Amino acid sequence: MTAEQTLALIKPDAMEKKLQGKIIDDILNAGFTIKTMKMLQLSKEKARKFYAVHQGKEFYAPLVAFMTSGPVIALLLEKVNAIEDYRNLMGKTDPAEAVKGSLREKYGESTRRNAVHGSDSPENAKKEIAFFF
Ligand code: IDP
Ligand code: MG
Repeated sequence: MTAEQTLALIKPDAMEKKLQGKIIDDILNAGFTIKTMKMLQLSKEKARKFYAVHQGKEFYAPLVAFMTSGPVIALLLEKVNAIEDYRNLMGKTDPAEAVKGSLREKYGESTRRNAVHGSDSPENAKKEIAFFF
């Protein structure tokens, strides 16, 4: 089985609450290798582009405002079945619906402020990795 790569983000809400150490610890304990990572501040333009698929939805503008409200950490993760496994580790978009023990259940506070991002398909993983690294 060949290793797969995915793109994870620790979002500004989790950074504000100093949860980045706990989240990285959970990611490593779940068997992912961190190939590289960096902390950065997204510009409005970059955030709009990153979430372009959601343009036109009512949550798009507040999402861009949230994602540019403070720094994020981008992580390039590697593991067999990384994309699906990281989506499962993350849990559902709404932390209230996320499975017990998942990152969003443990660290998220609302559907917008849900602590982490993860690529949802091989095509998007490739695009998102290139976007950050
Ligand atoms: P995902 O992050 O679980 O893949 P998406 O539907 O791709 O979820 O939405 C991207 C991000 O937009 C979410 O992680 C969340 O921060 C925000 N978002 C999605 N839906 C809503 C909503 O209904 N209200 C507020 N924010 C939302
Ligand atoms: Mg998504």
